[in-house]
Amino acid sequence: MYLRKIYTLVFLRNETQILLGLKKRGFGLNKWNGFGGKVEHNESIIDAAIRELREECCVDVNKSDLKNIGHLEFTFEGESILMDVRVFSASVYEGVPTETEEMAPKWFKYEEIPFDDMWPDDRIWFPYLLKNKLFYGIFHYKGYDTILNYEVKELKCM
Ligand code: 6U4
Ligand code: NA
Ligand code: NA
Repeated sequence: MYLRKIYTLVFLRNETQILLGLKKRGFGLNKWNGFGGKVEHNESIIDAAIRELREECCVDVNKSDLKNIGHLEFTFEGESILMDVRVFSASVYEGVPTETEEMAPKWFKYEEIPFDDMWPDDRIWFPYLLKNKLFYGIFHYKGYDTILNYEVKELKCM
């Protein structure tokens, strides 16, 4: 039995670029990723996604402009935690992405995504995101660098 913890992960996108943030502290330090974090008690997943985006890069997004595009589950050899990550995409938002204590935001062209400096799983599921396909993935890690096994598939609906 795993102890499931729910997290959000939000990507801002336009026609040619995706916004990533360089994580400045804590889990995923020095990796580029979307914006997000733990869903709090008595908070909906979508509200957490909006809050984390605002806290981490000072951008506001409306509920109706956040699209749930993916669902990722991570387990770790010898650990009972299951990280349940809900992935969202938005192309309409307010504000200018601004560096905070947690993240340094930067736009990347779709051909220039820095996979070498991201979570190893990202290069496996990003192709779905880039083709606008809904996806589900489960990854079992040894430590935080090695994927022991995984499964990714396209979903017809979330
Ligand atoms: P603090 O620092 O306590 O405010 P919080 O922002 O609540 O933390 P954090 O930053 O630890 O949570 O959340 C982890 C973030 O990293 C979430 O957005 C989910 C994301 N994430 C975790 N594992 C991932 C992985 N293997 N691949 C990936 N994103 C991952 O692409
Ligand atoms: Na976070
Ligand atoms: Na956070």
